[in-house]
Amino acid sequence: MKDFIRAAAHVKPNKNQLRLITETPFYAFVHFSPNTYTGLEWGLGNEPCEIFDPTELDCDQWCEAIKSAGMKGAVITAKHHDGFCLWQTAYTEHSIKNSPYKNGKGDIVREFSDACSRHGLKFGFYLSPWDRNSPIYGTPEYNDYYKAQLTELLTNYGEVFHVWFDGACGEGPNGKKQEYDFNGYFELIRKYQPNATIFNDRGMIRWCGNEAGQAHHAEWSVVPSELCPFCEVQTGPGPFSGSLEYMYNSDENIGSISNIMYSKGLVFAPSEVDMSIRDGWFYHADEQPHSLERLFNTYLNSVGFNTTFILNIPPMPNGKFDERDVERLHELGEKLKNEFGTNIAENAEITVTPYCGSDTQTVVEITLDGEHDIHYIDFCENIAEGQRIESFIVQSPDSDGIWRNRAFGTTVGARKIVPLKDLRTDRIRIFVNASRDTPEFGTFKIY
Ligand code: FUL
Repeated sequence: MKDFIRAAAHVKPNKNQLRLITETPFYAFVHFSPNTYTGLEWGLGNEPCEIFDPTELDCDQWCEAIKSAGMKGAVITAKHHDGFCLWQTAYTEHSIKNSPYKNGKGDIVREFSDACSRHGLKFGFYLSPWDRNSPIYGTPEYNDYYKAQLTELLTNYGEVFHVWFDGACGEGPNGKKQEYDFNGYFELIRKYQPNATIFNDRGMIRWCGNEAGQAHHAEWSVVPSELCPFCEVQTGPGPFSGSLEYMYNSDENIGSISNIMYSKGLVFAPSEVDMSIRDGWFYHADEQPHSLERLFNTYLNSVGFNTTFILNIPPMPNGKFDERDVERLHELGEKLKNEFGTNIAENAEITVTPYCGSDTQTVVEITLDGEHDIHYIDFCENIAEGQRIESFIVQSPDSDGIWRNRAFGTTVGARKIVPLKDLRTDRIRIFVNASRDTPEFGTFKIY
């Protein structure tokens, strides 16, 4: 059992996963389709192309707003469930070429990818496997059609950082469901965009299990292969290996020791929190953007909780972001800069000592250059080598010199931000009281 737990502590990200979680953990989603004009969230697939008419489309405005929030990339819905394509595809008539936009000559994937590169944002796309328009949906030929479209997007728009595969699988126009050839789809990405990360509910970047911006109580990137069958299995079976087929992302304890013991083998699959700035994924005039507080808390609960965060902003029918959303994104960016602007632990003395000679319990003591008001401690594991920490306690001394507990936490992983209240001190400790192997840390920051 001990050997299996140690093996779990050494399951590692591949280079694409590592790049996403450490360099680009916060990025945008843009949902734009005929739904923007009908008010639906799931288009029926029979919407006339003529309704798609963004007369003031402004991808530069989108990119500026996305950047102002501190996001580093953006993913556009090249095709949503209604099957309408935002680019000049050769494989269907249900596309922008039959819309009034630029007299059918427009290509919004092109305009958006060009704007992303002008603004220094990474570009990605979403291509819905579920297609309520395609007459061949539900047949093996549909997988060829889907792959042909995927190839167009992977080969004509420059570097792609993230490809988003929706797991939704409903009926097509003929009432049939499709068996998706995800392995075949992923093969094309590895061929044409070997540096791209792949999101799928069971993929290499996996779904967090809800659309409300909430990570799990403990967020493990090391999970049973039963949950993520597309990832490389990096360990042997757990000591009680049996059947975990029931497991899904919405379960609370996916990565806990008690669960992984039953696995046939473990994989590295970090989770992504997906949420829209408004209630809907598509624009609805009667909705408001969420409060700054909600967005900031979601950031703490995602980027600050060992997941990435994809935040959706829906363009309006005229093709621009709503000014209220633009303002909220700007406020979020300012808040992130203000809260995490000055690291007061820059010149701190930091010691890391095993607790009572233990190799899996550790005390990190941080001595600052004087007393400071402390609002956050922000630290990480050396995630390139795996995820190990199960739980920790943040402590600081009272005026009597006795160390008191200030906050408790579970997993750490790629980044953990711990908010602290009413704390003024010159010394702080992170006591790691349970870890799957000797913890290896990355940086320690204090704000
Ligand atoms: C879901 C879809 O059904 C929603 O419309 C949206 O695109 C969301 C991001 O994923 O599965």
